[in-house]
Amino acid sequence: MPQIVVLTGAGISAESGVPTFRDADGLWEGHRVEDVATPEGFERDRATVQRFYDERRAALATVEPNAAHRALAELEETLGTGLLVVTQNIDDLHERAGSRNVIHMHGELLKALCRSCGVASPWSGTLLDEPACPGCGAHELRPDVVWFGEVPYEMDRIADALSEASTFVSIGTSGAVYPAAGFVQHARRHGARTLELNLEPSEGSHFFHESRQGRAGDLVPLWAREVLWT
Ligand code: BV8
Repeated sequence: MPQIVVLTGAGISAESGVPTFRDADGLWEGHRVEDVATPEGFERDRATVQRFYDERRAALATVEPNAAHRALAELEETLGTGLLVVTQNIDDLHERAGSRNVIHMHGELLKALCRSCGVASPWSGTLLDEPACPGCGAHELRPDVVWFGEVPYEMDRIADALSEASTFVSIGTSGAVYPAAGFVQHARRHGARTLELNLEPSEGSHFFHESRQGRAGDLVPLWAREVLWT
């Protein structure tokens, strides 16, 4: 079981040029969360939601992993399955940096979920044009993304890892969205040492044994070196 569990949020991808949700120029600009990140919003106006995710999927081709993603991938080269990355992000920057032990608890931009057969298929194209599901042929594809009010992926596997972790590190997340924001308390209750690396104190900073402020591109490589030398 992983000894170190790392939770990442939009802040780890910020230096790669992926907008975060809550900064001034956040992703939700021009869109209310209820309109683009809820099942109800999708039912009300599918085209707007499909277009919102099509634009974000296309933008992935214009961004690269940064030093923080790379530091976690290098750490995994040494720790192997002793390191698990649970990400709230739907981009593929952890994988492109070389991380393999990654759980996308809020889904992935590069997958499409069929509302007819329930199969999630790799998807780099658009969904606005209502393409056919590669599995069953139905024209019922949606982004394979967990919206508000939907159950995140792999919660059991994440809970088990948090119960076993000796260290829990939260990187680049505001601690505003549950259940991810509650992971620090779960890990701490089971004896883990908890560390927050974030540009500013998050809403849950007080739950951490230690909280360091700074850019992920600076703090994560430093922290990874500490882990390797202790
Ligand atoms: C659930 C995918 C039940 C979409 C996302 C009423 C009805 C239903 C549910 C609820 C309700 N009230 C509350 C809830 C629960 C709800 C919730 O938490 N709401 C909040 C608003 C109160 N949660 C849910 O609905 C979840 N599901 O509860 O199901 C359940 C629960 C447990 C077990 C079984 C069943 C589903 C939530 C998932 C929603 N989908 N994403 C998409 O991406 O388009 S959430 C989305 O927003 C992200 O994935 C992420 O999780 C969240 C944004 O958070 P962050 O990643 O933290 O980003 P943010 O911009 O907020 O912060 C960035 C941070 O980085 C900042 O602090 C900044 O300072 C820092 N930073 C910036 N630059 C840098 C940096 N740090 C370091 N370096 C830098 N360079």
